[in-house]
Amino acid sequence: MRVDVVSIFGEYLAPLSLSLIGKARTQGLLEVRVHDLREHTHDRHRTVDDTPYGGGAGLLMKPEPWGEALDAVLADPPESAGERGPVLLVPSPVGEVFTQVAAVELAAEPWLVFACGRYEGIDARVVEHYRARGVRVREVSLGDYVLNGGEVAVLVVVEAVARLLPGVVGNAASLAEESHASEHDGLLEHPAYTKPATWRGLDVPAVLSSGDHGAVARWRREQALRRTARRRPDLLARLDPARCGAADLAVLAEEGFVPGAHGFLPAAPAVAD
Ligand code: JFE
Repeated sequence: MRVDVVSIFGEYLAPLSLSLIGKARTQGLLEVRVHDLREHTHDRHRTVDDTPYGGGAGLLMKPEPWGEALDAVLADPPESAGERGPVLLVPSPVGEVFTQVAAVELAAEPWLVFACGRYEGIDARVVEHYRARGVRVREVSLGDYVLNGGEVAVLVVVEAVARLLPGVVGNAASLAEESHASEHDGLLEHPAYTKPATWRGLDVPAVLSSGDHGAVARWRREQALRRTARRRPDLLARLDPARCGAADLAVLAEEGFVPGAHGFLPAAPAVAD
């Protein structure tokens, strides 16, 4: 996979040389190219920002350097890109929330191009222009909080995508088993323990040392359901009641959830009459 990143803070992308991502690059599984937006300015001050039409505090990124920079990146496709061209990813607090589903989709692409905004973001015509040219553009958010720019989002997206590429993470089974994988119905993972059996007075739950694989599986399922109910009730709303046995229903009822038309919903509180 080829990844191009356009930014005014290329140094922010230095962690892409470390650990598993760095190894994937030296192994030739991933190629990352970082480009300086300011190389596509023409004034003495290498200006990339300007004031917003309509007024308001803060500055925006001007469209012209972005047009030149992205045109130059798009003019140099990797061999592997074929007919489809790149996906242009634009981190933004108003984008679609980046999820494991999106990571899996992007891991199937040969070429990702990231446009990292700063200030209050990029003039909206840049996204409009590349969409009109037929480029697949995705504005992506990491979540409902405001960062100072797109670079940290690039680190997150590239890490989530690259670890799905064949050969990047050693154990294929460990990928399939993770939280947010469909095998787990979209439930949070159960808690996990390693040695020692007792640490600072805290014991590993006895069932995990029982050797009873059925009991271990049932305990883990119960823990996953309870955790999800308490921490992420929004995920329970998407859990298919048809995939839940009587034991699951009993656990969820204890946690205050009942099957609804699609997923599980908070049980209506009993009201005195
Ligand atoms: C940029 C900024 C105020 C943008 C209306 C470029 N999940 C997520 N949070 N924040 C971002 C992503 C993000 C991504 C790119 C960014 C924030 N900013 C800062 C400040 C309003 C903004 O957009 C600039």
